Amino acid sequence: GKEKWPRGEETVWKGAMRDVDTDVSSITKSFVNHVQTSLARQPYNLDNLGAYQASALSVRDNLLVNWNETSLQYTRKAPKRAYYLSLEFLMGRTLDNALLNLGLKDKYAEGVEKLGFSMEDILDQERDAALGNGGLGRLAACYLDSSASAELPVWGYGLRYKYGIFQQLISPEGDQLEAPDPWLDNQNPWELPRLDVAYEVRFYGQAERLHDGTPRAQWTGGQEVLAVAYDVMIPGCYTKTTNNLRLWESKPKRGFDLNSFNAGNYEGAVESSNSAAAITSVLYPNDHTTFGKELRLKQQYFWTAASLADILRRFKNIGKPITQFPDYVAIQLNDTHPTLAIVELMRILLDEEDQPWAAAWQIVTNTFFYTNHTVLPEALEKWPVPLLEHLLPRHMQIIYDINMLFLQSVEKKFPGDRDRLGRMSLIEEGFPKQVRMAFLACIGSRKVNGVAELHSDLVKTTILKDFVEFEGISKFGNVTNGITPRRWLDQCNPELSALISRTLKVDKAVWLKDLSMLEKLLPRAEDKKFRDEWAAIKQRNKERLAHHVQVTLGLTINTNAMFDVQIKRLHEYKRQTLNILGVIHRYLTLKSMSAEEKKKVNPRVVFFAGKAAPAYYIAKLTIRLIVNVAKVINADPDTKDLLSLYFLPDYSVSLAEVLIPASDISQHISTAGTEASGTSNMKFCLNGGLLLGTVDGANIEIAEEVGESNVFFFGHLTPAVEDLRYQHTYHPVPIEEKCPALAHVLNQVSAGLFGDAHVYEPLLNTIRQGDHYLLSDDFDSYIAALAMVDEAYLDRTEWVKKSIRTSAKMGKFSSDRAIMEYAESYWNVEPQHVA
Ligand code: NBX
Repeated sequence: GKEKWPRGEETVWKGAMRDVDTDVSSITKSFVNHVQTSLARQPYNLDNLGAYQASALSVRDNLLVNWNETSLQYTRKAPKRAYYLSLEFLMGRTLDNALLNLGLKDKYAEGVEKLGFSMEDILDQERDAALGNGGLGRLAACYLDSSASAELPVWGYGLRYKYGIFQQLISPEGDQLEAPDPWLDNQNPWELPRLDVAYEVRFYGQAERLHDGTPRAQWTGGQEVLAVAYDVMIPGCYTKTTNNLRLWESKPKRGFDLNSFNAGNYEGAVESSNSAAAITSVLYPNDHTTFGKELRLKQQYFWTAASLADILRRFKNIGKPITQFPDYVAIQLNDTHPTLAIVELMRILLDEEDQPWAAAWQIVTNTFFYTNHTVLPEALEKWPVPLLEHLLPRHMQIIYDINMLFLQSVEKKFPGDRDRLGRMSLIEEGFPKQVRMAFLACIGSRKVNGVAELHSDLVKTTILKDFVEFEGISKFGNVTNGITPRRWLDQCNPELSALISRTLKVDKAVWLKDLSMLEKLLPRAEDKKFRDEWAAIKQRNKERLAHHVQVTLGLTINTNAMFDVQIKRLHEYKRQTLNILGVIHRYLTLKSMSAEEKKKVNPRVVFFAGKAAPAYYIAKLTIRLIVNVAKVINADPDTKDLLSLYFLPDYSVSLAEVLIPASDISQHISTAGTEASGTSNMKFCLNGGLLLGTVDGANIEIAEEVGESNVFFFGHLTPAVEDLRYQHTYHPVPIEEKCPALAHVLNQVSAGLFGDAHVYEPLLNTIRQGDHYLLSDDFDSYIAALAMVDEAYLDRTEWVKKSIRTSAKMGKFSSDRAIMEYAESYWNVEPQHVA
């Protein structure tokens, strides 16, 4: 129906409203306007940073127009919405992505050029938003891009860390040093502080059951802090839909405690304000380990409580009864980090909404969805009961109640099976007792999924096996991860994107949103002209990377070599150690070759990048070994034209955008069954890089799509792993006997070929003793696979064909496909077109 204009004259309002820019002159006008007013600067001394800020503010104005219209539409139509709760959003830079999604990049480039700037230089001024560790955080960012692009009403909720993932420095000795990442120091034009959107969050205190015939309790006392919203605009690709990522910042409820202040306790007064601010001060830099730190638990509760309060308030504005909550709200839990949301919603429903237990549990278990990202036992979150009892006394009561009722129902289905009850209890016995968060997330959710076929099968047959038997298989599914082709092709590889558009004879607006169209490139693998263009673009991307390394690190890279890349967090299960030992093996082999033999060898440049958790000793030693091997190899005149090695410091989304398009081959070589999915594997293949990997995670599905003849697989398969580990423990065979080639490499390191003879022993010993990640079992087939890569690269025509075929078959791995699976098969959320 026709709405009444709130105040004043509608025509005056509407006539004065900003619209999205469409022409170069309105863009330059807006740019100059921001220079004059928002930045209060003179055109005469405007530098690139100032030009970036003016561009960003002007692009932000455009985004806000769309963002407002999208919000209005959602409020008016009140469709079911989904919320993606993630402690990490690894967004990277925003300006380029926003310009491309708005379809305004060319016009802005023209505009800033007229004002005397270059778009490339401006884009390069932006700092990454690095509020994440790795794949899990980057996946969340890709899913936001795809949600907005598919016009889905999906919001993200996270924390506004003052410091993102640490900056990595490498000392001359090869040690990783960590420096803080004060990413907000230069002002962040992409966020809107919402000082009016704030919630109080309680910690500690007392919980008392009411014993009035209801399950209610009262939670009082303790510490209260304030959660304040900061909104980040998420533009869809070629659509008005612009969604929201809401990040919470903690601050003290009152500036500081006046009573203590007046009593002369200045320090105590300031301390209470400091401890509130501390909650969102820093991203925890550990992946795949849990540390049981109280501040981390505080972060988790602070964030889930604020997000739920916000979601509930929005739901209440619709005016529906609380029992209909799951008809309007779906909440996706990105790993177990937000599991407390399940308990918090129970608390609100019981204690504040006065719902009976069964009704409350019904609402909760129809609202939440849980995605698991790992089956590594050491990575499964557990929280000590005493810590929970202290910090969140009411929540601990509710967890006990959930557990009691749950175990009663298990007992009913499997009478007398005490073992099973012990295995399935939310509380793990021990000193202290611990709450198993994955089990809580599982029983509190409507559905549970893994992130690739193999991984989802492992979830069902290992860590949640008992739960499959109890709850039925249909609750457990798979959504294979995906990546956004906007950032990971169009943005990072503009030349390839342009070639694809020319070849398909469609605007990129079409194929970027229907990535399976890439299949139409397949026949072009037989077209020499197309192959030459394809190969020339790869070559230019290699030169772009070399230029970047030259400028940032002062190193000169041989762009006639094959570029071999492994970039990811440092972890034993990802086996960067296997790669560096393989490099050493290649080096020793080259050293033993005659000049004649060397002529047949193709030069290779090996790149590593990735951060190690600051307390992960073995991972840091691996970095040190890589750096020191690089020193020796790169300086050896016998071999340096044929093999060189670089560890690029401070891996980031932006660095990935330069590395990935330049890769000929990339390595994804985890011990079978340990890498849940991997997502950079998809990015490399989309950009025409070939894959060298184990039969693990999404590598398997990539091979299914592109055909086994186009990937290089090696190593033992998942079913063999358990048995091999058993052999290592109970029937160990000396490495000299089992794998002489590997033994030789290890001995050379031990002998000090790369300096520091003793330093690497703890790292080498992980292989010599126990070898949990099976390097000695896979080394020979790894070396054989590397040789196959070399051989394949000699036939460059065939290689380029493989490259084209690989890229052409990557449609499945668009995050658009993945997000539609979540929307349709999990959340029941539908696109909302904003006209
Ligand atoms: O999630 C990663 C998996 O290792 C990848 O296989 C997968 O592709 C990706 C997306 O599904 N997991 C990951 O990145 N985990 C973390 O970063 C992490 C961070 C904090 C933490 C535990 C894990 N406490």
